[in-house]
Amino acid sequence: MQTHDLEKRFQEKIDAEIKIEPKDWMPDAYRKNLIRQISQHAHSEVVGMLPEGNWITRAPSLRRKLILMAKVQDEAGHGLYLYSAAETLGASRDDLVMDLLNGKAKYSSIFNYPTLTWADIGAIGWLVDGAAIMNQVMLTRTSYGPYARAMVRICKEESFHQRQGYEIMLTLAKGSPEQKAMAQDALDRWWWPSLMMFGPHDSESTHSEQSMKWKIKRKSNDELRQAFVDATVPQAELIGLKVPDPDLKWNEERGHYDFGEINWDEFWNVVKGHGPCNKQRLDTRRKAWEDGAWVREAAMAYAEKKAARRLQQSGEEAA
Ligand code: FAQ
Repeated sequence: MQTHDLEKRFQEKIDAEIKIEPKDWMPDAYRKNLIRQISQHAHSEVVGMLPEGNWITRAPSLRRKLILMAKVQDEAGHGLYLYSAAETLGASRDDLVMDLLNGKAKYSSIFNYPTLTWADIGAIGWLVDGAAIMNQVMLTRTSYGPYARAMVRICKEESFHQRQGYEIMLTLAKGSPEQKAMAQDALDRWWWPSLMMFGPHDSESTHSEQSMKWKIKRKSNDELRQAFVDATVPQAELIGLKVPDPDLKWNEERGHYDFGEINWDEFWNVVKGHGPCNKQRLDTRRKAWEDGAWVREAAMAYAEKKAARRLQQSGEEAA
């Protein structure tokens, strides 16, 4: 069959909502775009463990410590499902990790900001996981089967994370004036970076048009950002916190909040590696990769030995 016919049949499948599976024919550009998005998503989950991991030893109670440890472990699990989904497209995990460590692959801008107080852990759960779910619910219906199925489980866990973060913020907002101020300060620092998570405006987005045609993405960056603002502003009001945006206003006619312009220079600066914690995050991941070399070697040696023994046993049985 000619490439043109294959492409036509592929698009018909997408339009008919039939999932694309690993062994199906797919255009090279579809495969490449998915490896890019899924691996960057995996890197985000893994690097995303670092800002919160920073507070495990300083959580204010045993209960909070247990919850935070479980959450950080969930993020590691999300990274693993996603690397596995990328591997079904023919990518090698070692190559993907190398792309992260040498700065070729991106990860979410949000994880390049520091966690300065305990309230930041609340703000991350509430806002960062909240933004992640807003973006990722649509990915449970993405056109590539393994990615869609991984996202179902991830979204269930993310929604628990969002609630635990909001509960931390609620507790602080109801606490002493100092605690409430700490919650407000965290909201002030995390609000704008959370809005940046959705990516550039649709008019500036490189991949959106094609990704939406292929139903990798089902909603645009700006649509999702608006939905996040609409859902989150009432949550802030409910706990008596103020969103740090003088231009934020309910627009009766549109049925949405109007909000101020994002500082795109800051966004691109962080994406290009010059945010407050980019260097620290990559150095930490690089050290973890190097320190883990012996574990990978041992696991490979064990797997090889087991395979050799199985081969020997099957040879003995045949004889
Ligand atoms: N940061 O053409 P578009 C989480 C890049 S997981 C850095 O619009 P696209 C869980 C983009 O890659 C958070 N780079 O791109 C958690 C592209 O560059 P490239 C991550 C960004 O792919 C919570 C260029 O800009 N979620 O939080 C960002 O169509 C708490 C042009 O952009 C996902 O990865 C950014 N914010 O749309 C963990 C979800 N935005 O690749 C721990 C899956 C854009 O050509 C604690 N990904 N860029 O070099 C997606 O839905 C999409 O990839 C978007 C971007 C929406 C992120």
